[in-house]
Amino acid sequence: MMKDLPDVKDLSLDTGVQELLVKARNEGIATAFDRAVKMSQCGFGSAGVCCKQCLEGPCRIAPNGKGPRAGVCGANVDTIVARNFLNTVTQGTASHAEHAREVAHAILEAVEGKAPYTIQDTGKLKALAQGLGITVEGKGINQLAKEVAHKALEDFQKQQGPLHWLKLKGQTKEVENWEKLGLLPVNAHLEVAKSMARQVMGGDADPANLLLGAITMSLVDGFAGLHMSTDLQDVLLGTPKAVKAQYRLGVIKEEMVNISVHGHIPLLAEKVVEWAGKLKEEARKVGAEGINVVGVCCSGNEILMRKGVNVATNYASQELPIVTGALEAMVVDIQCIMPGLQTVASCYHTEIITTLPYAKISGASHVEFSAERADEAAREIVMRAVANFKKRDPRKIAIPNEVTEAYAGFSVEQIVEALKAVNPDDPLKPLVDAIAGGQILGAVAIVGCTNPRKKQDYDNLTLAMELIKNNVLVVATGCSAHSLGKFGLLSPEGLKYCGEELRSVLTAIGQANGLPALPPALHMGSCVDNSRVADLLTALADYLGVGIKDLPAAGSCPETHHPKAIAIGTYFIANGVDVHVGVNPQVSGSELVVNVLTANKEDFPVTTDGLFGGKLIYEEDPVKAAALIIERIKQKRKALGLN
Ligand code: XCC
Ligand code: SF4
Repeated sequence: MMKDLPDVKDLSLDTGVQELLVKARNEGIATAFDRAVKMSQCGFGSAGVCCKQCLEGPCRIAPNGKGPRAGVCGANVDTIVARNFLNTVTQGTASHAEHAREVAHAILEAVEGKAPYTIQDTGKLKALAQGLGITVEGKGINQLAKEVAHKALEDFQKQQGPLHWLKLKGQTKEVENWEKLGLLPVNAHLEVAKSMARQVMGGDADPANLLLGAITMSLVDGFAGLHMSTDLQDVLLGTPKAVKAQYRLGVIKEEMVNISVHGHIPLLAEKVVEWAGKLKEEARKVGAEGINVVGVCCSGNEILMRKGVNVATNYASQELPIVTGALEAMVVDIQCIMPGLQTVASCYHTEIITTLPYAKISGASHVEFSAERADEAAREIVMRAVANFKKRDPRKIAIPNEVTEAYAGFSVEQIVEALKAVNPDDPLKPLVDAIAGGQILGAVAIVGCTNPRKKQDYDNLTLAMELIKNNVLVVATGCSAHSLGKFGLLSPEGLKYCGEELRSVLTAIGQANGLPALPPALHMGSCVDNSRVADLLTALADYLGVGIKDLPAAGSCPETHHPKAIAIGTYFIANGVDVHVGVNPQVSGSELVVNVLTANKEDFPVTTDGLFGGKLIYEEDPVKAAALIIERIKQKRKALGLN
């Protein structure tokens, strides 16, 4: 049976992952990579033409033109595909909105003395309060934080007017356009509920209207999900500054109690790091040298950005830290947690610990985490890991030894700080000048995931290499940032892959800051931190007096898998940014939907490009994708009068 499986070299670029895949196979353990090979993909689902919105179905419209052209209720293929697309965007949005709401609630608990966190960035808090129209003078920090948290929570309950968080960001040009089109969201819960209501059998049947619904949903994702999460996390936990850390499975240490944190909401991950520090002595009592916390996925990104914690691995290979045989616990919260983790863990001493009442895995341990119980829960989690150290089977331990150095922590504040060393009075000027002068051709955010169906890290890395070679500035978030980190693009070492002009700009900025150079790709954080990318684009657009849609910028998720990535991508399209995806977005069954999203037909009356200035680019080959992105960047430069 093992003979049918592909060579591990074709599954991941990461040699540590390859080693552990071989180990897992030898031990008879299936991982996501091997499950992906065995799972065939349904042709109907792949084209987005399968409808399950009621029990008259499932109904499916064959993409080859044969068979019925409408479901039992009469819904045609355009309606079905558009509705499925809206469903995907809604799933992603609900995830991010819940994330933001949890953080807003935690702030409230913290300032009321019920949860053990203290406000870390008072400057950002004041700026937020001001932006939200709260009077700042004469108020203490806790009072201000309370009012900001209330404003945030109003974005989940108010019945009129656009989201507060949407007004907070300025963006007058974009907001005006969204308002004109009647797309402004009112509150996150209302919009998610409305979206579910319009998707259900007998709801909205107009494909164009459903796609506009997806735009509104994506604005919820962007403002009440991404922006709100990042803004409030920075207030509560601190705004990231440049940090240096290590990537790859080699960050797991044989002599230590190893705990990996995996998931998304940093409230938990931060506390685990804190308690791992406090309980070092307990680890010594069981014969370990200390406690080593390592990151996986976006929880990993959050504690990397704020605390410089090392990162073990990204999404597709999340089961493999367990296969080292040296992981005492993997603690998870929500999103991107493979249920398969527990199956793999049951072959080792690793304890999978779930923490949220609405995200459990059967067979795993559960330690309930909430902001109020943060200390107790984190202490218990760390103590469980310590107790597991003695249960290791020494014959099963094999830790790949490579690590790669990387820099992260590039919040917009940190980027501006770095630019101030070049021009203290007008920090954006050096960047804008480099873009105008063509030393920087444009900017691309490489975001999103890895996907067990694609050779891990390969597309993320190849696309980034192509772009920097052509003097395109790259910023990165999410699991794709891990891909770039593992292969040196988050370190000045990676400058050798840059075009000469980009290299000289990054070197000059780096040297003004006492560094050899800035890395060729700037790590801006987790997936919710795509808000930072939007903030940076907004700042550049404001500086130039243009709309975001006019900037020579794009987004790309070459190896995505998650509905959240589709929600984020739609949000950037709504902002006028082209978004490339390297994985089938499952809309090909409807020509109409494809035409609207990709603007691939010259005279098609309604496209996202026409309405907002951004479109979807679907291309699986990363080299071709880079060429398409660059071509569009050049068009946008030309329209700005640049060459
Ligand atoms: Fe999940 Fe955020 Fe994707 Fe990674 S990048 S696989 S969504 S952890 Ni967000
Ligand atoms: Fe079929 Fe219509 Fe029901 Fe969908 S909503 S399953 S197309 S009958």
